[in-house]
Amino acid sequence: MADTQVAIVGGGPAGTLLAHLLESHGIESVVLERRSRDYVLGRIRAGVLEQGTVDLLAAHGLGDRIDREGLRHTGVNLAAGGRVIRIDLAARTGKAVTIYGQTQVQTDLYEARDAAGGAMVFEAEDVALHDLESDRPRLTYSVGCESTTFGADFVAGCDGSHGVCSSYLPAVRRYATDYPFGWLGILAATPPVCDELIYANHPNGFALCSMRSRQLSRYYLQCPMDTDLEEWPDDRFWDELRTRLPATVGDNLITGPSIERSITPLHSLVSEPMQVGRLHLAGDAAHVVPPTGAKGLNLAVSDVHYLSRALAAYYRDGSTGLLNAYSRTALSRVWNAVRFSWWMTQLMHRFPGDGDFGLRMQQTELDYLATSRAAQTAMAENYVGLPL
Ligand code: RFL
Ligand code: PHB
Repeated sequence: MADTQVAIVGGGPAGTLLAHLLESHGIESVVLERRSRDYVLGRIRAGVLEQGTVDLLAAHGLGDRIDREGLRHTGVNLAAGGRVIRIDLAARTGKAVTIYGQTQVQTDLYEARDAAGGAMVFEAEDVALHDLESDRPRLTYSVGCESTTFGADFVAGCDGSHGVCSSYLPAVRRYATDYPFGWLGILAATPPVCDELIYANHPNGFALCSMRSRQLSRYYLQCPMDTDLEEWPDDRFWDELRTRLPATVGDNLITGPSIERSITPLHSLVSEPMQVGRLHLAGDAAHVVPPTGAKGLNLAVSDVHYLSRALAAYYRDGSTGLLNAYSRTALSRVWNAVRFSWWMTQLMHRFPGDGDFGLRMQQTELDYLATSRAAQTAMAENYVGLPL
């Protein structure tokens, strides 16, 4: 393999969008992805794009399908104690979110890489980084029995929360917390129960009604960490979901066979700093948030926006100011999203061992959100995404 300017480890949204943004600045890159293309495209994950994410994708030629197929939501709902509090995102912020699945984002990105003839290596195993403190790092990897070495000016670690790149940051400090539950999620080819998302707080635990399209629903239930999927046949899932929703919503639930089921643990994690020498981390490789605030994919997008801008400045005139400031710039947005995701998780879930005091705090906060325009604005501006 010939040397390249930027070697990108990980071909998820962070890695492939970075390759695409670099290309628009005339910077060459190679993406190394451990899995097959179909495997990456088959992972059902995020569904909510912030307005800034949609604008950025559109500004780089990736907006057409989002325009046609994305669902623009101007509000989001919090349900608790039988009532539904609608947060009017458009009225409070002038912005909205767009429902458009990560699978669709990834498809658009792979198609854009194909059209540009961008180098992507799938099923790249044993990726290792060398000489990161020099000005010519090298990477090694293998596909099947064939091993390859190549050099790059920079390495972007976009290999997610189970990747290898973060282990190359020796002096990194990790701030982390685990939540004592997970989310049991299903995808079903049924019309969504509501035109907008509903986050529900119920004595049995949290529930979320989301969607991918007008014919495809995505629902989640808070579940204990040791939950066995086998013990949750579809009927049990639907019954429990109906129980956790206000009757006015649950009565309209249209059920059907699930087409995907999964359990996701919930964590918050931030690695600080996000760079060492010529290695820069982006996306889940550097930070993980619980999905409650719908922030993970959006943070991956903002990281690579900052990183591509910094690399573009370097290749334009040799300036290193933005590159040196990358970690600081990205982290200030990351910490805000970590705080918001933690806050929404605290507000909407049942925490084992939380007594009456915890419940009254949640009820009081929800009452405040129901009645205070200031509280609604604070939630809305975080949900639609803080400015880049
Ligand atoms: P990814 O998507 O994990 O991609 C990393 C890629 O790196 C590859 N890889 C390696 N490649 C080469 N060598 C190695 N050693 C490698 N190790 C790993 C992996 O195979 C993979 O392809 O990270 P990236 O690109 O940073 O993107 C982050 C997002 O995927 C993630 O934050 C979101 O999915 C989180 N998320 C949500 N985010 C939102 O913004 N809105 C949402 O509504 C939302 N909902 C969710 C979510 C995540 C969920 N799960 C399953 C964790 C809902 C769920 C249930
Ligand atoms: C989803 O549709 O998968 C989804 C939506 C909102 C969230 C998390 C996940 O907060």
